[in-house]
Order: sequence, then structure tokens, then C-alpha cells
Amino acid sequence: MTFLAKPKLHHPGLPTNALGYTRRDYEGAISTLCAGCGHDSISAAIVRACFELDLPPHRIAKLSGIGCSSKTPTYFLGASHGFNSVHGRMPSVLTGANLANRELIYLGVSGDGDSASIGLGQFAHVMRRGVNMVYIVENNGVYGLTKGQFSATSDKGAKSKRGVTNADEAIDMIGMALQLGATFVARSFSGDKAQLVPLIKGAMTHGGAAFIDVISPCVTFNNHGGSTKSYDYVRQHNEAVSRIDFMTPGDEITTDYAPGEVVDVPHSDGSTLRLRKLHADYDPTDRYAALAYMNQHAARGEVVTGLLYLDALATDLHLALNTCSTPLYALDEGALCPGSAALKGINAALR
Ligand SMILES: Cc1ncc(C[n+]2csc(CCOP(=O)(O)OP(=O)(O)O)c2C)c(N)n1
Ligand code: SF4
Ligand SMILES: [Mg+2]
Repeated sequence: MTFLAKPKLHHPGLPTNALGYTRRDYEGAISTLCAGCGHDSISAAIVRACFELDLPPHRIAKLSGIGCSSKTPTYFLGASHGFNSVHGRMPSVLTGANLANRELIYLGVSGDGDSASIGLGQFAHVMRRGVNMVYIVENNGVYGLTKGQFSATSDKGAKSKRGVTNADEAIDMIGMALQLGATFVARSFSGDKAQLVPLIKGAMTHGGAAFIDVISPCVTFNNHGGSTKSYDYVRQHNEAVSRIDFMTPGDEITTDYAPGEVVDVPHSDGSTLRLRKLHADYDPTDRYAALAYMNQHAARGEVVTGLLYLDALATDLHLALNTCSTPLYALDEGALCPGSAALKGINAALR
């Protein structure tokens, strides 16, 4: 545990974004995770994405469960709203907060234990309900915080640091998110910021349930030869489906790539995701093709990364429930209470 405070002074020449904030303004407390933990790289990618998107920190709500991964919101967006919930229960807390105040940007951060083991039911329902959020699983295949037991995403046959072999089938979070109706589904690697930052930016501006599974090696318990979630394994078996640029509405749309190599996917908020296709046969708008593609490559021992599926016209839970446009927390008694005459009428209709 470190009690060191981060220095507040910084060089006056640090670059600022459109709001006048520096990247430092999007950071949090000093990390207490093990040096080299993949989770810290994901925190840095979140900081960069929010800085580059010019997001006002007070408009973001970060929520998590329990685990090393779920501790990380302390280490980024120090000026945002934050709620560290119970193990595996972040999705229901996030859903409630989103229903009460639809005007915030919701960022759920979880671990593979938090989401695929104890929290699997909550994960399933938050995806199928289409809650407008970014849901990041920092996936290391183990329960890092409790000293390296296999989690439900650990591959069958993978070895623990102590030499124990995992006998259980792995749950693939991407496959589940696709089947459950998530409308932005991506996988990345904590050590690949060039891919991860645009994915987080795309997910932040998406208008529905956005899920990113980030392979994030646990250097203390799962970064050895028998692991399928180690730095070396992922670097050797990574199969990227696309390279992604994210363009805000004001950016010039350039044409410096040959026709046929680029797909621009416009979002309802006016931003655009530009996919530079590496594989001509990969179509990110087909949910079932994405599932098949990922399974075929998984059978060959390959970890497919990139934006696997996007529904640019996604809707969310508020639309499904037909909630009012005013955030529920802002409704006064007059709007919330129909009055005794209306209540008498309802009661009379039920007699
Ligand atoms: C209800 C409950 N059960 C068990 C625990 C013990 N526990 C704390 S963190 C954790 C697993 C965390 O694993 P993961 O979500 O993958 O996060 P990581 O530490 O690997 O980032 C467990 C089992 C707990 N805190 N609460
Ligand atoms: S135990 Fe693993 S997951 Fe937890 S901080 Fe250390 S390296 Fe990261
Ligand atoms: Mg884990």
C-alpha cells in the first residue's frame, strides 16, 4: 500500500484538450498494483481516451466490483463519480445509477472473476438489457487479488504458477456478450495501446451496451509458460481483425488509404469509427459471423482482437422502457406523484 500523494504541480507547457485540461487532470491516485500489472496499462488507456475525447470528468461515473481490476478506478479519473460495489454486483448498481441519471457516461470496470465467476448472472442481464455503458473486463484468467486461483475464463489445460492444470472449460466473455445482445463488442490486449485507446473511445460514444474484453496479464500469478493469458502467449497468438481510428465530428475525413481497405462506421452522435481492414473477409456488422470467426480462430489457439461487432444504430434500456428524457433524480414531487384523485381512480379501477 502506498500513501504517497501524486505531485500536483506539472509543467505549464503540457498539452491541453478542448476543455483546457491536461492528461494529468484525468488521472487518479498512485497505483498500488504490482509493477508491470496489465491493469495499470488499461487505466492509462482510459485516461488517454477520456482526455482525447474532451470528456468533462464530472460527467463520468466509474463503477466496479471487487478484485485488483476493480481497484483500478481509484487510479484514473480522480475527479469523476465512483462507486466500488460488492464482488460481482457492479452491473446491477450501474443499471440503477443509469436509470436514475441518464445524463452521465457510465464506465463499468471488472475482472474475469468478478464478471465470469461470481458475477456471471449480473453480466448476462446487463448485456441483454442493453444498458448504455462501457463495460471493461480486465481479463487475466485468475483471481489476482486472492492469490491466483483459476477463474472461469482460464483455458482448459492452462497451468497455474504452482503447476496445477485447469480441468474446466473456459467461459468466453466475447461469445457471451455477442449472444446476449451487446451492440459494441471488442477484444484487446493491455499491452497494445494503439488498438485499445480507439476502442475505448468508440465504446464511450456508443449509444448502447459496449463490451471490451481486455487480456491483461497478471505478472505475479499468471505470466508464465503454461498460461494462455501471459504477455508472451498473447503476443504470439494475437490475430487482429481490423485497425481502428476514432474520429470526432470536427475531424477531417481523409482518404489516404486505397478504396476497399477502409470502412467508415458513423455513430448516431456524429462521430465515426474508421476500420482499416486487415482481413478483407471480416465484416464487423454481422453478429453471427463474428461469433463464428472468433470460434474458428480460437480452435487454432488464436486470440482474435479488434472490433468484432458493432451495431451503429443501437438503442438502450431507456428507450425500451420509454422513460422520460428528464433524469429521474431531477423529477420533482409534482411530476412523480399523480395526486390523490388519480390514485383514487386507479384504486377504483382495481376493485
Ligand atoms: C462475495 C465475495 N466472495 C469472494 C470474495 C473474495 N474475492 C475477492 S476478489 C476475488 C476474485 C477477483 O478476481 P478478478 O475479478 O478476476 O480480479 P483480479 O484480482 O484478477 O483483477 C475474490 C474471489 C469477495 N471479496 N466477496
Ligand atoms: S496480483 Fe496480479 S492482478 Fe493483482 S496487482 Fe498483482 S499483477 Fe495485477
Ligand atoms: Mg482476474
